[in-house]
Amino acid sequence: MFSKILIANRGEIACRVIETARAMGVKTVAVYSDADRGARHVALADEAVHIGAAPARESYLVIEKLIEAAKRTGAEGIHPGYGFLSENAAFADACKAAGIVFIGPPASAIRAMGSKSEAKKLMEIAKVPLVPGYHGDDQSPELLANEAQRIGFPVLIKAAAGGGGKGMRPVLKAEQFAEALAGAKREAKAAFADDHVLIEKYLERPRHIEIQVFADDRGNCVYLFERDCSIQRRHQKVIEEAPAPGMDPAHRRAMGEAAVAAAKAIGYVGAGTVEFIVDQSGEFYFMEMNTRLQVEHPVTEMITGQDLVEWQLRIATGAKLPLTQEQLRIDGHSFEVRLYAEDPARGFLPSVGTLRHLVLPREREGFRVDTGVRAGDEVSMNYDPMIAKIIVHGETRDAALRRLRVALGETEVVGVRTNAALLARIAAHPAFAAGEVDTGFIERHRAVLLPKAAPLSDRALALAALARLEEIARDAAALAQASNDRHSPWFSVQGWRPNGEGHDDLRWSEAGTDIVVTARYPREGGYVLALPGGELRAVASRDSEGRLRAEIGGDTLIGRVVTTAANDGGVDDIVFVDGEMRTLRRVDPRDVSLADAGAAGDGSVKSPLPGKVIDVKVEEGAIVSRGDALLVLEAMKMEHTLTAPADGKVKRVIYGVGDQVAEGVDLIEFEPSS
Ligand code: MV4
Repeated sequence: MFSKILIANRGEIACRVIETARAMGVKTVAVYSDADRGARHVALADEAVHIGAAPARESYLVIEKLIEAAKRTGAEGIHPGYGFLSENAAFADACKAAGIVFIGPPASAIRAMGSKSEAKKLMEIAKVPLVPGYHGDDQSPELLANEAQRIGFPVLIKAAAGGGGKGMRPVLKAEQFAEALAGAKREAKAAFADDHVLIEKYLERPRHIEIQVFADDRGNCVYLFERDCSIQRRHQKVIEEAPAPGMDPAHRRAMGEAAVAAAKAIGYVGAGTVEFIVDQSGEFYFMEMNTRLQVEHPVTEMITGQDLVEWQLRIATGAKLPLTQEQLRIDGHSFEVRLYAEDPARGFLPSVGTLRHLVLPREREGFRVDTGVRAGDEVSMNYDPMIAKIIVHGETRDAALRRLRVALGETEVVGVRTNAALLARIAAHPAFAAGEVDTGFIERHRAVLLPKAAPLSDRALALAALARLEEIARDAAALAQASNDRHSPWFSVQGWRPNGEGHDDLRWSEAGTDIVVTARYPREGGYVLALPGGELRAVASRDSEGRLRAEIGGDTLIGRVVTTAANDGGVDDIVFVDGEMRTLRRVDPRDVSLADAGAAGDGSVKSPLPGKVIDVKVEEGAIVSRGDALLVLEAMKMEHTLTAPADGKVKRVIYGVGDQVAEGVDLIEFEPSS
C-alpha cells in the first residue's frame, strides 16, 4: 500500500479521497490554489502544497506543478479525482515518467475512449451493442446523407470528439439533414477543433444507465451493477440512483457483461464507467466509457457496501480485485442528489457568493453527505458550483426516497441561490416515486418542477410569524430586564394590549406584495395567527437541532427561519420549510434600513436595536466619509454595521466593545461637515 498520496483535485472529491486514505493509514497531500487556502480539503489533509492562482488553468490543470508537489512531498501516487486532469492521458504519462503511480487507468485506455468514433470501432470488435449508426472516417456530406437514409429517420448527428451534448443535432426528416449536418460540424469545430461527426438512430426518451466496472492488472474485471442517471438538465445530472428502477436480473447481467467486455477490450485497469442508453423496450446501447471515478459513485458504494476509493488504492498498488463477481451483491436502494449553487430564476447559471448559512443533513444510518465546503466559504466562478452531494440508502426504493425527502427538508443554504427546490420537487413527484425516469423527465414535468412563482404557503408564513413572535418576546424580556421599571406596559411580552387581549401586526413584503399576519395572544397560551387561509392556533417549540417546530391547526411542521441583513441594508426572514426557501423582506418601522437607521438628524448615531457592541471601527476625531463603517452591533444573532450618515467627523465614541446597549441610545456623536 502507498504510504503517501497526493490528491490533484479540490472540493468534495478531494475530501472523499482523503477520508478513505486516512482510514487505510495512507498519508495525504492536498494541493490548493489562491482561492482555496482556507478550503476544507486543505484542512483535512496531512500536508498541503500551494500550486498557483485561482483559475484552474494556473493551478489544478498544470501538470508540472502537480508532479513537482508530489515529488517534493514524497507522495508515491496521485489521485486525480474527477474533472480537471482525471481523463488526461498526458498527465497519466507524466506521472509514470516521474516514477509516480497515476491512480487511474493506463494512459492507453484513456486514449482509446477519447474519441467516440474510435471507441465505437473498438466496441464493435468487442461485440458491445452499439446504436445502429455510422462511425466511419469518410465524412463527405453525400455519404453521410445516404447513411442517415439507411439508418432511417429520426437520426442524431453527434460530434466524434464530443461530450455533454455539444455538436449534437437530431434530424427528423431527410430534407433537414444537410442543414443540421452543417450546424453540427460548425459547433464541433468551435468546441473541439475537430468536425468529425457520427450518425446514430435517434432514440426517443432514452434512459441513461451506466455500469460501474473495476479491473485489476492481472486481467480480472467485475461490474458493480448499474446507476440510473436519466434525470438530467442540459446534460447535467441532477439525481442518480442505484439500482435502476425496473431493471430485471437478465438485463442487469447482460449490461454488466457487456461493460466488462468493453473494459477488457481496451486493457482497462482501475475504476471505470460504461454508459449505455436504454430505449423504452429495454434494449441497451454503448454510449461512451468514463475512465475515472465518477461524481455519482456513492450510490454504488451504498448498495454494495464497498469503498470504491479503497478499491482504487489497492488496485493501483498491484493488489487483485477485493471481491469476485459472485461475491458482489445489491443491498437496498440508494439516491444521490447534487446540490448546486445555481440560480433557477436565471436559467440555472452558477450563483456565486458567500455561504452565509449552511445546514446539510446530519450523517447517520442511511444518510451520507459528501461536501468540500463549510459555512462561510465562498462559491466562486473559478470552479464547479456544486455545494454537496446528499446520498441516502434504504431497504427499498420507497424507503430510500422517504429518506431523500427528509434529507432535503433538512438542507438550508443562504448566501447563494441553489437548485434545492427543484431537487425537493423531483423527490416529491409521484412520477418519480413510480420510477418513471427518463431523460425527458424534467422537461415533461417542468410546470410542476420549475414553476414560475409558487404562491407563498400559509405554512411558510406561519413559521415566519412564529419566529418573529419568539424574537419579539425575547427582545421585550431583555429590555424589561434592563429597564428600571419592570412594570412598564411598554415591556409587555404579549404585544400591545389597550383593552384585554394583545396583538401584533407582523409585516413583510415578497416580490412587491405586502403581507400582514396579525397575531393574537389567547389567555391559554400560544398564538392565534390570521393567515390568508384563515385563523389558526399555533404553538412553537424547538427541536434538538435548533429548528422551529410548530403545531399549527392539526399539523406539525418543522423548519427554520434565518434572519439576515441583506446587502441593501434591509432585513430578510428566510424561511425553510417543506424543502423550499422563501425570502420575506421585513417591513417594520424598527427595521428601516439598518445602515441609516442610526443616522438621526441631531448629529448622533443611535442603536437601531437592543444589542451588544462587538467592534468599533473609528477613533474620536476621525474624519470619515458617508457610508464608512463606524461600529458593529450584534443584535438578534446578527451583525449590523452602522455607517457614517454623511461626510464628517467622529466627535465622541460613547460605547466600547462588549457594551450592551438598548435600542435608540446614542452610540457615536457625529458632526457632519457642512
Ligand atoms: C443519444 C440520445 C438519443 N439517441 N443518442 C446526450 C449526451 C451524449 N453523451 C449522449 N446523449 C444522447 N444521445 C441517440 N442515438 C439522447 C441523448 C440524450 C441524453 C442521454 C443521456 C442523458 C441525458 C440525455 C439528454 C438528452 C439527450
